Amino acid sequence: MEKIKIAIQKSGRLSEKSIDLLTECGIKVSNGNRKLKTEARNFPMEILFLRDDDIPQYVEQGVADIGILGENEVWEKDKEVDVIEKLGFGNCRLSLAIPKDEDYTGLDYFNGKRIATSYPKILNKFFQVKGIDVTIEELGGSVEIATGIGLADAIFDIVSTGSTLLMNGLKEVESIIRSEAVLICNKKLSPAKTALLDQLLFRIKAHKNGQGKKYVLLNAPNEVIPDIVRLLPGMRSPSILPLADEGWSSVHSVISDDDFWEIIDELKRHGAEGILVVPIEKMIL
Ligand code: PRT
Ligand code: ZN
Repeated sequence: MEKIKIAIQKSGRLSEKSIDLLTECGIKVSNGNRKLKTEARNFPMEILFLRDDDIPQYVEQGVADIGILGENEVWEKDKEVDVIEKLGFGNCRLSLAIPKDEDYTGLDYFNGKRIATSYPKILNKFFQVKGIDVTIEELGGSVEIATGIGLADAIFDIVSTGSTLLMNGLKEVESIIRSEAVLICNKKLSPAKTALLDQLLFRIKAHKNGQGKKYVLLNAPNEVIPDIVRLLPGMRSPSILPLADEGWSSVHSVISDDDFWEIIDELKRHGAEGILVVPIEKMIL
């Protein structure tokens, strides 16, 4: 039987989360001895552990069929691959930062400046579109020290909390683009591999749909059910089941984490009792 080959980061910020995602999709992967590749135990899948920088090229060439990596790397490497799904982890932004005591006057500030980055392609495109002339110093890593050692006037790098910038006496002045981990695929997958990819995508989506949501069960007197239903939109509409207790019903629905507490308070105010909130593991729409 044909196997689908997935490339994930060998070690780094996305490695564990990539394996966690496969696990959430019911695919058992052991990475005990950090080999170059391994096979899933219960899904026709081979897992290749690579540096994230190399994943776009391997997927373009078909050495791997699909891959998980930061979208920033996909843009930078600019290979012929399709981005098929955002995965909701590894969120960050690519930003321009300058020494904190500098006066920032807007993008024109960068005219004639030297900017250090590991993302020269993305940065070059950005300034070309803006018509601003900069010199790009490409660095493999530790970009944040470039201004301190006099290599550059500014840096363009990945930021998540901003503490690295702060520690290096820099301030973020422009956030250029947001990135997160994505699933990419080769442009010419065989029908058998496409079917496996569809199966994987179905599971990923079910997992993503459940994230940030809670399943709520509650009891309420029948006369307040219409008010409660208005508060609980649910996937289609809430399920309402009669309780053994005459005049009472049980209501089941799904609510998002964002308005969770607000809705719970309202539900109580309208007479809901015995409210049970359960995390959702998977949701198939
Ligand atoms: O060895 P390999 O080449 O595979 O790994 P790598 O060193 O190139 O990548 P890695 O593991 O550092 O990051 C992999 C991916 O994680 C990146 O391509 C991004 O898509 C994503 N990601 C998310 C981040 C961050 N958040 C992040 N904060 N990648 C790097 N950082 C670094 C950033 O470079 C800076 O040094 O963290 C620092 C900033 O963090 P804060 O929190 O201080 O702002
Ligand atoms: Zn890398």
